[in-house]
Amino acid sequence: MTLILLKWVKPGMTRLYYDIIKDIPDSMENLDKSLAESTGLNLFELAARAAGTDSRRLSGEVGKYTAAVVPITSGKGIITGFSEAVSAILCHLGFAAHITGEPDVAGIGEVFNCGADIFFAADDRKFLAVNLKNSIIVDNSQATAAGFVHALAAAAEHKGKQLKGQPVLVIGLGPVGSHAVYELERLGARVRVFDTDTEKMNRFSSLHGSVTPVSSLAEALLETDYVLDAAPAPDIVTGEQLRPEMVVSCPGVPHGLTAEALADAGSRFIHDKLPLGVAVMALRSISNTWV
Ligand code: 2YC
Repeated sequence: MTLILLKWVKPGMTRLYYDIIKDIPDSMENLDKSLAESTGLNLFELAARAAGTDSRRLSGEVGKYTAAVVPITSGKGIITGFSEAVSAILCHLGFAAHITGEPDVAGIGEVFNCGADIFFAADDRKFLAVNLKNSIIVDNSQATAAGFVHALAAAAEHKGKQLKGQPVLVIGLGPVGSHAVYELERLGARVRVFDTDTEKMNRFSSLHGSVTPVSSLAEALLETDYVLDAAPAPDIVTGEQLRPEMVVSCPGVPHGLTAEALADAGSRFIHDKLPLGVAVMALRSISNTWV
């Protein structure tokens, strides 16, 4: 009898690696500046907006919380620099954050023994923040989607416009892209979706009657000024396609701009590999108002 092991691979999850996250701890101030140029908000303020809470109230609260990051060795194992990046992001927000001495279950034991309020842990398929005090659990995909959707909305407002009633193109219907559709609909945007998997795109659109599937990405880029690039694909938006009035909010890793488009984009391009998603996870986990 031949035993055929079918490897169950979840599409759409981009696995980070050391080279693209190693600079995160030293780049938090620059990230605040670039986000403020693009959206008028720094990381804390933007994450608070995505968490549905007032940043002034929250900024007085975060110092009261201790957070722990638990390295997880399962699957493809620990990513060098990952826990360090998450901890640095949390410290930048004002949390007392540390990495547990042990990974996995022993690390979770440490979380309870040291009385931490929140812990963060990621295996190959899920990245969660767990608040032990209020039992709020926040998923990175949902938090990342909300963070980059609100970055797009804040960028529109920063230009004196608003996302409500505007067409917004979501590229990529993986975990982040599909949550982004939900967040955009909550903000009243007119959502267009594109995925290279036509079957998936049409199935998604039939389930979400309010979104419009587009057959050609090039055509959609000609007509839509607001883009949420949640595809793990490089070079899908050229310099020519990045029109002057466009704003691209990009949780996708790698991002989709060609080198030419990137050089031209300036503050109209919002992107990072981890911070905004982690910041929204953290602030949502302490925002009892968030449901
Ligand atoms: O170092 C560790 O604890 C590793 N187990 C972390 C694995 C993270 C795998 N996930 C990713 O690289 C990203 C996440 C940031 C969200 C989606 N993919």
